[in-house]
Order: sequence, then C-alpha cells, then structure tokens
Amino acid sequence: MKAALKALQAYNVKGVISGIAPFGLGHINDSYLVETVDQKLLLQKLNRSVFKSPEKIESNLQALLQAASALFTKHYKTAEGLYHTEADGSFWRLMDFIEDSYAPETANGLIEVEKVAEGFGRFTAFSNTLRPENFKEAIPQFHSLSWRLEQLGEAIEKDIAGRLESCQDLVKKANSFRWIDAKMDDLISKGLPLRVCHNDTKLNNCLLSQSDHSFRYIIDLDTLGPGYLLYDFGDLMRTTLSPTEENEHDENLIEIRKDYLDVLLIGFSKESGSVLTDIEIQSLTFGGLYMTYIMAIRFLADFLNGDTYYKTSFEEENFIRARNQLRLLELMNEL
Ligand code: GN1
Ligand code: MG
Repeated sequence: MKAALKALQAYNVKGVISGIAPFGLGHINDSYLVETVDQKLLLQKLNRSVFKSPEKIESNLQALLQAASALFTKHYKTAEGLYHTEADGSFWRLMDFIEDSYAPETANGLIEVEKVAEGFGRFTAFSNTLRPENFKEAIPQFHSLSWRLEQLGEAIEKDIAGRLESCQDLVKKANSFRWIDAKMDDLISKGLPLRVCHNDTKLNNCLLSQSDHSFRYIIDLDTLGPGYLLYDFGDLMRTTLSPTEENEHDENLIEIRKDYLDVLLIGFSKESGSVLTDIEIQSLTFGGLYMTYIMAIRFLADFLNGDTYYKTSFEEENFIRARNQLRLLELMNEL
C-alpha cells in the first residue's frame, strides 16, 4: 500500500485517507477503493507486462477527455497535467468512485442488455466525432486475428508448459474457424471504416445504476483507440448472450439467448444508428463470431504459455475459458 499512498500524493487528494482496499475483478490491472472523509476514489495500477507503453494510454486519455463527454467518470490530473503518475516503478491513475452503481458480470434480464447496449451505442455516436489518427493502439495489433493466430501457432510449437497434449481437441476446433480471419480481411478490403472504438466492451465495462439499471458510465479506457465497430458490438454479443461467466465449469450451461441479441441490436442502433455505415450495419453480428474467436485463441495461447497474461484463480482456468469461448462460437455460428 506504500506505493499506492505515494501515487495518491501526486493528485493532491483532499482530506485524510481513511482506507485503501483492493476492488474489482478485471483480468489485467489492480484497482483500489480509496476513502477519505468526504469522498470515494478509484485508484488503478496499470499492469506493465500487458501495457508496455503507458504513454500511449496517457495520450489517448488526453485526446479523449479534452472532448469532455459525460460518458466517462472523472479522471484526476497531477500537477503536471497528466492522468498517470509513476510510483515505485508502476503507473497509476485516479478516478471518481461511482456509488450506487454496478458492473454486471453476466446479463440478468433484458433491461440490463438494453441499458448496456444504449450506453455503448451512445459511446459510438460520441466517438464518431473523434479522429482515429489522433489515437494510438495501446497494444499493437490488439485485435488482429492473424497475429493472434500466429501467437497461438508459436505457443503450440514451443509447448512451454507441456500442456499441448491436454488441449488437442480445442486446437483442432480452433483451427476449424480460421475462415473468420479471411472474412474479416474481405470486409476491410470492401471498405469497413476505421473509427475510434472502446476495444473492450465487455458487459462489465459499463456501469449501471443499482436502483433502476439505467446507464451511468463507460469504464476501462485502456484499449480505446483505432478499431472497427464490429469489435465493440461483437464483444457485447460475446459477453451478454449466454447467462454464463467466462470461466463457467459446466459447458452445457452455455447458450445463446436470441431475445437478448434482438434487444442488443435495437438498443445499440437506437443510439448509434445515424453514424453507422451500411457495411458496418451488415457486419455487426459477424463481430460476435470475430470477438468470441479471438478470445478463444488468446485464452488457449495463454493456457499453452503457462498462464502468463490473464489473472487466473485455478489451474485449468484458461483452458476452461478457451473451451467456453469455442462452444459459444459454435452456437453463434448456428444462428
Ligand atoms: C481483458 O481488463 P479486462 O478484464 O477488462 C482483456 C480483454 C479481454 C478480456 C476478457 C488489455 O479485459 O481484451 O476481452 O480480458 N484486456 C486486455 O475477459 O488484454
Ligand atoms: Mg481492461
């Protein structure tokens, strides 16, 4: 906590700090709830092995938040006018903690789907006013499926953790969906436009009001930058259509709730519709296949690499995550 306290000093927080406690469930960064007598704040420590160039995130936040949208929670600046500060070799940032709100892990009811879809739809309408060339890719090639498939290939070849034998079926299944990569290339060659995307629109990156589920804020802006709209709509499909969490043990519980997809499309289009191009509208649901596939590949590669990227809470977790994404992908492909 010493480093956290040191980081907090850079933001000139008013009042005595009465508590700092770990908070939240993200797979990558560490978050802390900071309490003073009169306010609650969220302090985050950036995962440096994932985000190797924090200055890119800083630059994206500067470009984004100067456009001052009510879609995002307040981010505090240091005396130097920066959102990040370095303390004990780590990069930190400080935001308002939003009370009476929650970040859903799975969608429990159409009202949640509607509000999250509207929230990300509003984000899309807003981000249409931003120019992709003013934003940087925080992680180069983050959503390039070709690159992710290459990484999986390397992981298979090295089999560094000696796990290949145990996941041959998943590797085979994953290989049967390689056509998704070719289809994406085809869409790009047909003029799919690049825009500023959130690039991590999983359900729990949207804060809803605890009282009436209304949309509050879009959070987790680490990967915000150039991208294709189908990434954002696709990650919403990936994380809302099944009632299961990413690490669900029982594969048979994975299902596609068709009515959830209908509400997702209606809510998202209602808020973003006027800024979407025809090719984007036509490729929205392909995004579900693309994002589910890319996550399957990433989880499988991390399992083969011995769990070096995602936080895990049990040994088989990345195997189970990959298996579940592939099951979800099969079901989506049957739609
Ligand atoms: C990571 O940080 P978090 O949990 O929102 C990952 C996303 C994945 C997601 C899968 C920088 O997001 O790309 O979709 O896990 N973020 C990064 O749950 O790799
Ligand atoms: Mg994140």
